[in-house]
Amino acid sequence: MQASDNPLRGAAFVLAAHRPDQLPPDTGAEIAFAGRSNAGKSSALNTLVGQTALARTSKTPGRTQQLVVFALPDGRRLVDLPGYGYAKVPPSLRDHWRQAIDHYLRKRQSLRGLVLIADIRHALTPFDRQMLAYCTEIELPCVVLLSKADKLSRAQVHTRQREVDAEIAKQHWRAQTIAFSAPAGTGLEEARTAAAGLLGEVRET
Ligand SMILES: Nc1nc2c(ncn2[C@@H]2O[C@H](COP(=O)(O)OP(=O)(O)OP(=O)(O)O)[C@@H](O)[C@H]2O)c(=O)[nH]1
Ligand SMILES: [Mg+2]
Repeated sequence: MQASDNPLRGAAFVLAAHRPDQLPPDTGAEIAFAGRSNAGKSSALNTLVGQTALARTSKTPGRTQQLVVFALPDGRRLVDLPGYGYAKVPPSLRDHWRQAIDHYLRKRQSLRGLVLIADIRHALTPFDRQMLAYCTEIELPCVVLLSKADKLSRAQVHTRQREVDAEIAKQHWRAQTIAFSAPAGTGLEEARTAAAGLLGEVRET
């Protein structure tokens, strides 16, 4: 894929919010990147937009500590959410983020879809499952990027994706899965198309 073909090209940093009320006005369209701490949310965002260091990434879990907002040239937004489930974050801060994310997902009118990042090597976390159930309940489209696919063989990737698809079907959740690797570019074109599709979809309210 040529850089010029990327529907998410040209993203730029807008602001980092500690609380949802500090976000840009709730108009237009945005998608959010959610998932367990260290799952690869910020890396996925960078890979999708085709910039190596737009969102900050780190080996240490708990890197993204704010709702970090980026915008495409046409004004549509990408929001990098703090990771959930990081044990070393003090309980008060964890509660703060849980409430902030919950509030954001419930109230944000311009939110068109969720990109849920889950490490392909691990089972979905309770929060991932809550997120999938919640998206299904409110009919918010959800794309699951099964990240770090480069850490497994192709056969293992295939097996894990089938397992997650089976769980989604069994629970009657509505979500598409894509095996993804930020460094190897696995699933990149499909993920870009899916993310752009979310941004373009009109959310029924
Ligand atoms: N091998 C491999 N490593 C990855 C991939 N995606 C992310 N990583 C690595 O995983 C670590 C965490 O990545 P981040 O993108 O910072 O994860 P995050 O979900 O944004 O983490 P928090 O902001 O702490 O919640 C970093 O060391 C990344 O380089 C991937 O697809 N493959
Ligand atoms: Mg991050």
